[in-house]
Amino acid sequence: MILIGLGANLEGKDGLTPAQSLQYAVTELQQASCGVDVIAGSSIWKTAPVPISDQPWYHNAVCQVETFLSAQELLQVIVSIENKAGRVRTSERNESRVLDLDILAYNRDIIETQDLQIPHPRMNERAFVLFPLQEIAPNWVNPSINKGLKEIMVSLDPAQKIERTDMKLL
Ligand code: PH2
Ligand code: MG
Ligand code: MG
Repeated sequence: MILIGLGANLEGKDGLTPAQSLQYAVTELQQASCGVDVIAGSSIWKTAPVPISDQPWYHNAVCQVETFLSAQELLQVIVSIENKAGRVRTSERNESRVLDLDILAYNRDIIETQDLQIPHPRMNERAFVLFPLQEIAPNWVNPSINKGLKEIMVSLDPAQKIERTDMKLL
């Protein structure tokens, strides 16, 4: 199963709201030229910034894709979509952003390179990833720690604020 996490907490290109930027990303991924097929999408969730800060709240979602692209090639596609959505990169970590697309998992592969760590190393602590993921893949097992989603979620810090909205990614 190939999973992508989506997040946004700034107004995007042409005044898109963060939720609309997430949906824009799916539309872009579905373009035939990408070689990616989005086959499932979670609800869109409103989530407090992690770590807690005075940044605006994020909108987050997770989707499942099918593709013949390698993980490295998929990374190039998602970076180009982030850029097209108007993302401006600084050197700061956890900065606010117009659109963030992260490969969470690529089948059961474990990848540790300079620009790609899969499964995403911080996803196990993040309610804003795991709650949307639970909607589309409740039986997913993280191959890097050999733990199922339910077991991983038991250890989540309950202080993370997160609310499901009525909006869907797809
Ligand atoms: N992304 C981050 C850092 N913090 N917090 C929330 N709620 N949602 C995010 O997508 C997010 C974050 C770095 O990618
Ligand atoms: Mg991220
Ligand atoms: Mg990212």
